[in-house]
Amino acid sequence: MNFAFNNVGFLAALAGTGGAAGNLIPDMTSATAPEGEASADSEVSTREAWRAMDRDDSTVWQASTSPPASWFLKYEFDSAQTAVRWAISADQFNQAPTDMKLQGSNDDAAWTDLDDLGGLSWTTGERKEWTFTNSTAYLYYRVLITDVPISTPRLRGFELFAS
Ligand SMILES: [Ca+2]
Repeated sequence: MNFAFNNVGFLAALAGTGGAAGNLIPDMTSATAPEGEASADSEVSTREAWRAMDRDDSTVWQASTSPPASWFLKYEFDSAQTAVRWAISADQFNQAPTDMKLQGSNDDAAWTDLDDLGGLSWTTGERKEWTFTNSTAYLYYRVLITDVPISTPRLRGFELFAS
């Protein structure tokens, strides 16, 4: 028995692949499990929206709609959450968003801009996070992507945090 060694492994698992501890979005195993719903306006077969919310850097969401277009990746909570920080993990550097917004909604129709980023550049596999000012609990959060360097958006991870 080596509990110290095992604890190190456990902590490394929490902080390592798939993002940071405290993610409000649960570790998704399908579009609707364990709860809520992950979706996108388009997705490639086997690269579904929920694979950006499965805390696994070896899986990706990839949009299937060709440019020129915008694309979104969305999560619906079972109960409204007040997020103030978010993170995106890129896959291929040139399929990561250069321009995107984080938006919140409580009816899946009217969206409030929570963050608006432009001119981003990425390295393959890079994770970036940003904070924003928000005191409203939203049921829906989405990443609205308006530009990627080539092809369509392809992301390893999308995370939301309450602090
Ligand atoms: Ca993933």
